[in-house]
Amino acid sequence: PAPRTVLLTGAAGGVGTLMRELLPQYGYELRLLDLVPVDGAPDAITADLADKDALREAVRGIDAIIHLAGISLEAPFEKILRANIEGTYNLYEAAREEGVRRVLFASSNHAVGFTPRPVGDDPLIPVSTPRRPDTFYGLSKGFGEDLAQLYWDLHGVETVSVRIGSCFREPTNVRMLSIWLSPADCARLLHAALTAEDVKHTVIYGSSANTRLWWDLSTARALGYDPQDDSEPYAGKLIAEHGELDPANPDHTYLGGAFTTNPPTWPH
Ligand code: NAI
Ligand code: 15L
Repeated sequence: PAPRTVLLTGAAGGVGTLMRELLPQYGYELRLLDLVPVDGAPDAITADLADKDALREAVRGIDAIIHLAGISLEAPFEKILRANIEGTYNLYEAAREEGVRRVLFASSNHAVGFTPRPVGDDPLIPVSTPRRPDTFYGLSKGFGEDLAQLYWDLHGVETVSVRIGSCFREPTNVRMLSIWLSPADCARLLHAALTAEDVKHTVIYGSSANTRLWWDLSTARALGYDPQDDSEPYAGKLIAEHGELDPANPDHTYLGGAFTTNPPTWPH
């Protein structure tokens, strides 16, 4: 049967807030969890991914998990270790113990951020490209993908790992023209990943059908994802404002853009 009740971790964050708006129309009942209270959702669970008992209770009786919680930018290794590496492990253990069948894991383009971005006729980057994290943050996403593979092979817990590009209401720089995931396409993608049959552990890139796309969406499309948006209408304004990507700009050179030189850091 298709999943109905879904635990959304990181529900107070940027993507979590967008998905709280958009996923209910697909018929899901969301249970929300975050370290901080979720605006307008008094029933949300306030818990740290370090709290194993809270996680076990949070996943009890649900059909699937969308795992967004964690540090979403660069941070000292010890913080990444606790929130993203141990935290994701704790969640998978809870899922295994409670028999949850499927997890959607919010991986990131920064797991492969040091991959040169395609230029000219270069082929689109496949999901099989070797991992080249650009930060401890990106490294933790590679860990999450491997953990997902292990939990499928060893325990039969399914995962779709989504290497999200940039999921915001609008693209705000020229790099994002290539990797933008519109909120509506994000909801379409998560719905496809929740309902596709037999996903085992599947890695996909998460973006809209952008004209300037850098990566191969075929593994996402194979799950039934049919993106409807394209960042191109924003191109004129963004290029007028910031200029075309130029070779001296790391946003031009690598998938991970400025994360390879001067990553934005987690504020807390
Ligand atoms: P965000 O930083 O806005 O939200 C993350 C949420 O996780 C926050 O509400 C925070 O309170 C919560 N959190 C942090 N540590 C926690 C812990 N120890 N226990 C429980 N909750 C904790 O990030 P955003 O942009 O919403 O991203 C969501 C997920 O998607 C993250 O895992 C991020 O790495 C990933 N991602 C996002 C991209 C984007 O374009 N927004 C791109 C690639 C990946
Ligand atoms: C990410 O992984 C971050 O979580 C998000 O805030 C953006 O910086 C995004 O990547 C990006 O590469 O634009």
